[in-house]
Amino acid sequence: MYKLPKLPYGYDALEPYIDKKTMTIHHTKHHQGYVNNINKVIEKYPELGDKTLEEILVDLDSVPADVKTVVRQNGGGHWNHRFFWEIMAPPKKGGGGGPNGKLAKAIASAFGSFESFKEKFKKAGLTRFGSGWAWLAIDHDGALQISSTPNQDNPLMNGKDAILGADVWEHAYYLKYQNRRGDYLDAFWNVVNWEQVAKLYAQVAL
Ligand code: MN3
Repeated sequence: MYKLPKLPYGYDALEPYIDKKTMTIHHTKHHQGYVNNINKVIEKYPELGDKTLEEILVDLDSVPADVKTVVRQNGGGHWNHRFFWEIMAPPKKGGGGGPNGKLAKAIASAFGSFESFKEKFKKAGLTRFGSGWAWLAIDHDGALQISSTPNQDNPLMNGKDAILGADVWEHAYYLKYQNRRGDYLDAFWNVVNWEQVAKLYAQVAL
C-alpha cells in the first residue's frame, strides 16, 4: 500500500512563492486523495501491489481494463506529486538559482541558454489547456526535452525520464495567483531544487 510521504520541508517553507494554504491543501487533500484511490485499486488487484509504481506506469497496457484509467490518474498523481515535492526546496535552503556543471552545459546546449530554457518551459506550462504538467525529461537517446502532459500523465508513460516538473493544475496556484498561471511559473524558479534535478540527471544521463 502506498503512503503519503512527508513533505521534505514545512508547509510555509516555499513562501512567498508558493503559499502555505496552497501547499497544505495540495499535500494533505489532493496528494492524499491520489494515494487513497490507488490503494483502493490495489485492494481489488493485489498483484499490482507486487510491482513498483514506476513498473506500473511504464506499462499501463498490462493494467486490468476496468481500473486502467483510475491507475493512470491516481498512480500518476501519486508519482507526480512525490516527484514534485522533491524537486522543490525552500529559497533559504538551496531553492532557486540555476543548474551547475554537466546539467548546466546540457541545458545550454539543448535550449540555447538557461534563460531560453526557462522561457520554453514556461510556455509548455502556459499552453497546457486545462490541467496538467510541464516537464524537463530525457528521452531514450539521452536528449533533454521540454514537454507538457494532460491530467496526471507524465514522461514515464511516454518512455522518458523526468528530471524537473511543474504542476499547472489550478489547485497548485489558484489561491495565490488566480488566473495568472504565468506569474506562478515565474515564481516557481525561486523554489527549484537544482541539486535534486542534477541528481536525477546524473542517474539517467547516458
Ligand atoms: Mn497537484
